[in-house]
Amino acid sequence: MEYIKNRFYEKTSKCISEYQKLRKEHGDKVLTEVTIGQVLTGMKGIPALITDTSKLDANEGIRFRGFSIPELRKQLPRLNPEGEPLPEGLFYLMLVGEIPEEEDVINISKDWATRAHVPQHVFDVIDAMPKTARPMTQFSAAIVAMATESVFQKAYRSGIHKKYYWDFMYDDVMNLIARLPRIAAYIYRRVYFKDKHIEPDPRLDWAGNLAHMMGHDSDEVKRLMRLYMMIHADHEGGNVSAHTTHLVGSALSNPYYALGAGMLGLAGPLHGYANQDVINWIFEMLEDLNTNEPTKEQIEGYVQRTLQAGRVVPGYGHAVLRVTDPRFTAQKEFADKYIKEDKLVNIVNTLYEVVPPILGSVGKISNPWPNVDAYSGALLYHYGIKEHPFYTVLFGVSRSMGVLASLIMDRLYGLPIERPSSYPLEWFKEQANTK
Ligand code: CMX
Repeated sequence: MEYIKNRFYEKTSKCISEYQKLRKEHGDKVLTEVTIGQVLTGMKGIPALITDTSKLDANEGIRFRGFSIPELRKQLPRLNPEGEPLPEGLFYLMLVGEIPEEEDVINISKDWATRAHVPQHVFDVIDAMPKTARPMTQFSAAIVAMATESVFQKAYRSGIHKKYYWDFMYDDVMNLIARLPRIAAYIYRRVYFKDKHIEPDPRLDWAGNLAHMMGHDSDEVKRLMRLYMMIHADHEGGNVSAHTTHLVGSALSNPYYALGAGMLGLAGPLHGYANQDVINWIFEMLEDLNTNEPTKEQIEGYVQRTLQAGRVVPGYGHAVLRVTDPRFTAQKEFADKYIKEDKLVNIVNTLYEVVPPILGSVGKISNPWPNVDAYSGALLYHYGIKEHPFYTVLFGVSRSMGVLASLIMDRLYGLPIERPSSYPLEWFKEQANTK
C-alpha cells in the first residue's frame, strides 16, 4: 500500500518548508508569557509543542484535524450503516489530514493485516515474566523487545540522509501499530485464559481482529472495540503518553523505544490507568457499602470519604478540559442506545449526577466533570471483558495511532532534540522577588 505513504508525503511535505521558514524568519516572535504558577503546576497551558494530529479545546473537547468526535462518528467510513467507524479511517485522517474514502480505510486494514506478524522472541519475552506481572508491564516490555525489527534504526546506522528519516519511520510505525493487537490479545489470553491463544483472522479489520483474538467474537464487542479504539487514539501532544513518545523520539530513538516509554507513562494512575482504577474503585465502594445497587446518598457518602482519605476520584477531572469529556458522552450515547439494563452502567450514570457537584464544592479542583475513563470500564465489563487490570493495554493499543502518526511528522519536519531548561527552586524564589 505504498500509495498511502506517497499520499501522506504529497499532502504534508509542504509543511517542511513552512516549518523551516517559521524557524528562520519568525524565531524571535514572542508567543506568550510563562508564569511561575505554570511551571509549578505541570507546565499547563504553555504552547511548547507542535502536534498536527489533534487539538484539545478546554470547553469543547478534542478535534482530530478539525473534526469533533460526533462529526467523525458520522463521516468516517464504517463496515455497515449501524456500526461504528473503523479506527483505520481516523489514523488516515490524523496522518494525511483529510477524511478517507472507504477504499483507503479497507486498504489500511489490509496493509496492517500483512504487517501483523510478531516475531517469536517477543512472545518469549512476555512468557519469561510471571503472569502476575501487570499487563502494562508485559505490554511495554513486548514493545521494546520488538525494537530488533526497527527499520529506522538499521537505516540510521547505515548512514541515510536525515531528509529520509520519516520514510523509514513510516514503515516502523505501520508495522508497530499492525502488531499491537496480537501482542495485547496474547497477554490477555496468557494471563486470564491459561495460554489458550487465538490466531489472528487477516480478513478482519484491526479492532475487530483484536476482539476476535481476545476471544470476544460477537458483532457487539467488535462494534464497541471500534468505538473504543477511535476515541482513545489521540488527545493532542501534551498529555503524558503523547509527550513522552515525542520526547524520546526526539533523541532519534526508534519508535519501539519511544512508544514503549509512552506506554509506561500511560500506565500511571493519573493518566490511562485511571480507566481500570474506576472499576477498582467502584468495586471497593460496593464492598464497603455491602450492596450491588447503592443509593445516590450512599454513593455521595463514599465519594466524600474518598476525598477525606486524600485520594482522587478516578475518571473525574482533567488537566485541560473544563467540561464533560466528549469521549465520555460518546460512550454514554453508545450505552444509552445498546444497553438496556446494567448495574455497573447504572452506577456510572449515577456517579455522573453525584460527583461533579461534590468535586465542584471542594474549591481547588479545576474540572469536576468526567473524563474518558469514567465510562470505558463499565462498557467493557458489560460486554464480557471483565478483567479490568487489562484495560489500560486496550487504551495503549488505541493511543499508539495518534502518538505514532505524530512521530512520523516529527521526523518529516526534522524537529530537533527536545531540551527545555531547568532551574533550582532557589532560582524561582529569586524570580518571585524581582520586580
Ligand atoms: N479527585 C480528587 N481530587 C482531584 C481530582 C479528582 N478527580 N481532580 C483533581 N483533584 C485535585 C488534585 O489532586 C489537586 O490536588 P492538590 O492541589 O492537593 O495536589 C487539585 O485538585 C488541583 O488539580 P487540578 O488542577 O484540578 O488537576 P491536575 O491538572 O493537577 O490533574 C488529573 C488532572 C486528571 C490528573 C486529576 O483531575 C486527577 O487526578 N483525576 C483523577 C484521575 C483520572 O481520572 N485521570 C485520568 C485523566 C484522563 C486521562 O489521562 O486518561
